Amino acid sequence: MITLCGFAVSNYYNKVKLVLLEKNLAFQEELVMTGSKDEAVLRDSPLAKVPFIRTPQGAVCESQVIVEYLEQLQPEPRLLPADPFAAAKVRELCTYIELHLELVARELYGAAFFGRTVDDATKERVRAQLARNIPAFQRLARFSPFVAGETFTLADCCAFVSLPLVGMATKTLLGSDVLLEAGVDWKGHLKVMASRPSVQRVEADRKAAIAAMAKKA
Ligand SMILES: N[C@@H](CCC(=O)N[C@@H](CS)C(=O)NCC(=O)O)C(=O)O
Repeated sequence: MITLCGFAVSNYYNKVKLVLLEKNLAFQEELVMTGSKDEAVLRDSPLAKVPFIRTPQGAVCESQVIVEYLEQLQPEPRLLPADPFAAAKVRELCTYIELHLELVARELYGAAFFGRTVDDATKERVRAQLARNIPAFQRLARFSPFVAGETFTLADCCAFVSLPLVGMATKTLLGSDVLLEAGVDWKGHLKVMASRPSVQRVEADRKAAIAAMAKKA
């Protein structure tokens, strides 16, 4: 059986969990926090990032690598089109979301969600990069109603866990939700996603984990 390691507040963890649930794959969860010095964790995720998975053959880290592995392991239901070009277009969207939106806005997350501070130069750099990257993403994304078109794909899994964070972080620190402002209706996409049992489970677990963290703090 697959073991998903990480914690339910992590967006990348939830992307993998969503795919496991969508594909009806049996899995168990193991709580692993970031920055572990545990040799068993470093062997499986050398940068001590989460998520990573343990399989009977060994461990795999990096969420996009993991979901691609799951797609090959359990092709149905398909989260990547069978046609190679169409599949490449979905992968392109995943990369745009994670590399050009999420990773850029991530510089604000410490201040937006964890009470840290961020300097004005960083805020302005993030604002400028997103101002360039969001219109580029809009040239590729369809949202009709799914990110890549009429079918639910891996791009929706990426969007579901990342776009709300980009929106909320920029609203808090840059004064406006730069996605909504540009016309990327991530809230509408969330509504489309909300009817899926996989999404309901991920959201319930995420909220429970946030409540547990707050209680501990
Ligand atoms: N590219 C990695 C990113 C994973 C990642 O950054 N996870 C966060 C938690 S949401 C983390 O482990 N942060 C700690 C760190 O960057 O050292 C993936 O897709 O799995």
